[in-house]
Amino acid sequence: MHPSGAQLSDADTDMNFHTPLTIALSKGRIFKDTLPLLKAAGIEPVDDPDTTRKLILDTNHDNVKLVLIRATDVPTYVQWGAADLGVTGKDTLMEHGGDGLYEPLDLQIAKCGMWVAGFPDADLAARRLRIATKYVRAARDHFAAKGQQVEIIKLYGSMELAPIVGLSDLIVDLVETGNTLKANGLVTLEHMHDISSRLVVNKASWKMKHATLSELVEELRSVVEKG
Ligand code: PRT
Ligand code: MG
Repeated sequence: MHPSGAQLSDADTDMNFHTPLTIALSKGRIFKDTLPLLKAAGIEPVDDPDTTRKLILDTNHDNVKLVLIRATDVPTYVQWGAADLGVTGKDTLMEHGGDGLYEPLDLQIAKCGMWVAGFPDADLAARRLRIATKYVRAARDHFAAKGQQVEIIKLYGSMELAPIVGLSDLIVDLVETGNTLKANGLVTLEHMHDISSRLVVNKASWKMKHATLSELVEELRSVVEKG
């Protein structure tokens, strides 16, 4: 038994966390897929993440804490060193820009695609298309690369609604099964990026806590490679 009372699992590795580590995670899709990876690397939350209202979770290692934050805030916490490392979608990372972050590992979880979508008869070559999206930077880069001038309308959710109410001609959004588009009479029109979640590490932490962090990254890499 660990002093905290947490049961150590068979999957526990030999990693000793002599250095304090703070790991930023978001609740939702990423969290659910990240917990088994952390467990395989020997890190388990002490409190039940499904029921606790705490924002900072203790783990079976006194030195390792998990902070639970909004998905879009993960790169910011890690950039500023409020967390040493974190897990974030490539979509979120592209919008953030990646300043101050290393991206050492594709965790191959929470996979989906970033697509241009709209009505089946949408004219992708029309002039001055209006694109509604949460992913302003990715959308701007995509159409700029095609030499197409578009107007980007920033939204924070429910992008699928925009073409229906005439707010935009097209949307840029994430698509997993396609069910959300279909339910709203929309289709995928153009693939932009394959998306998965990435491990991101604060650049200063990477230098100052290198032994611990590189060992953890390699541990996670072997877990991911085993599938
Ligand atoms: O909390 P906040 O709103 O800031 O963040 P969030 O909504 O981005 O969090 P969350 O947990 O929903 O998503 C976190 C990450 O999961 C995203 O950044 C992606 O990297 C990844 N991911 C994987 C997805 C999807 N698949 C996905 N399908 N994120 C969102 N979706 C949405 C999509 O936007 C659309 O509304 O699901 C809908 C489409 O799904 P299908 O299956 O109907 O095609
Ligand atoms: Mg959400």
